[in-house]
Amino acid sequence: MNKRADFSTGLEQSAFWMPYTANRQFKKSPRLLVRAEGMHYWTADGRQILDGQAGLWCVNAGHCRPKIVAAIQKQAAEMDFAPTFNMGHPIAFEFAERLAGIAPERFSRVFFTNSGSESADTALKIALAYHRARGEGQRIRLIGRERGYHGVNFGGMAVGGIPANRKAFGPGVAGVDHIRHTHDLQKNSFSRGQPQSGAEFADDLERVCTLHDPSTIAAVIVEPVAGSAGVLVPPQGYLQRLREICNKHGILLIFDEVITGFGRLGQPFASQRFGVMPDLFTTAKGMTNGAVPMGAVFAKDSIYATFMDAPEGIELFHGYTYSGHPLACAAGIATLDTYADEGLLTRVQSLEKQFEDCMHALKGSRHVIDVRNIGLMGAVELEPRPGKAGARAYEAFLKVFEAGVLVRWTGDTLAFSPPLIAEKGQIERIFSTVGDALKTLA
Ligand code: PXG
Ligand code: PLP
Repeated sequence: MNKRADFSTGLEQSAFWMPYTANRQFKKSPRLLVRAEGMHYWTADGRQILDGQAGLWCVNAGHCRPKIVAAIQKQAAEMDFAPTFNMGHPIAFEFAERLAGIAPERFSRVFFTNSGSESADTALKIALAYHRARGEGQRIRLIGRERGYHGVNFGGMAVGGIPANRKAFGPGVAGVDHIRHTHDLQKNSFSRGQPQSGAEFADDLERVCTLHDPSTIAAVIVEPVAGSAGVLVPPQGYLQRLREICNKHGILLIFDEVITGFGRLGQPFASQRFGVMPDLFTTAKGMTNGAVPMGAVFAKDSIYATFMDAPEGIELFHGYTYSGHPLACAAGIATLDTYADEGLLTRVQSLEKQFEDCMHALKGSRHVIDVRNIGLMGAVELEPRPGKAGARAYEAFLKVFEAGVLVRWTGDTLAFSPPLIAEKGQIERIFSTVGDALKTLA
């Protein structure tokens, strides 16, 4: 017989196998969110929580925005699902057009997925198939970066560089290698925005090219700003140099913009902020304001054109049942409308300085060994407790939550990515709450 979760007697026997969560610990003392609006959540016991992480880096316009809610409701009643394999529906075409309209010039093609993980795997597959279509089928290697996060599917996991996400899952994908990360606490701690030193870390790609022969490398994938690893901001000149090395060797450059996309850095996409253009970029999260799962890979015209030069027939043997799902497209169009109505894709430009000042005011607080920020994305790194990596930041996260603010805990770092509608007073409250919590931590 089916049974319903009994919240009154606790969740210890719950059927829900929770993602990226210490299940036993959580189920003993759960934190349940039951409602959301604007900048806030409400817990099951009625407390209002200020959302300092935009859900999970995705609710860029704030929660339960009326246009998005209405669009989803209307679409659910009108047409729940329709296939995009050999069939089509107008709003998928409309949404793709709208997305291309905010993308950098010449990124006029959009492939729909359902998540950032699927976007990463899709982009890697497009890169391989692109070279093969051009008669360079020997380009089969994929290069990621240490500390990178590209989701949890096999391709993204393989190019990813966070050890804990890889170690239990075998050898992954053949032909993958990694360049070094860009984190340099000694030289760059407490940098405001892009660190000054470290452009030369990009030269590590030359090492990998020499090792494997560059003509065997299909693509390099990096996050413009590494998110999951604790907001690692690219040193000045680093992305430019990566671009140059890729050009020199005919390697595609993929930016993973799952977090940085849709206004988080004060421009629609990070490539625009940094003035460095990739060949493909991945998105998800803010694309539908988190309201319905969806992702997309944006491709340069020339890449799409290469596929369309092939003999008549299916040009790319790839796609998901739910690529271009009607509910997601409806949510996405309403999301872009909301972003446009409120200027959210560039609003961060007017918030960034205050956000940065509030963050860096934590310099000198107990246990704080680094503060990093760019756009409306930031991290505070704490000195780990000897032999207990992550424990101190986890306690900080709990204390901050008890005080009514939700921030992201990852390793010894607290990460911040408030919705782009945040008011200055709310930003201030996030960091004064963190500051208070740090004072009480052992
Ligand atoms: N690429 C990047 C750059 C991401 O940040 C993914 C791919 C995977 O997306 P999906 O939709 O499959 O989860 C992500 C996701 C965190 C955190 O706080 C980050 C992500 C997801 C959950 C938590 O570090 N990033
Ligand atoms: N597994 C099986 C048995 C399937 O039939 C399908 C799709 O038809 C998939 C996996 C892939 O599912 P999705 O297209 O939702 O990614």
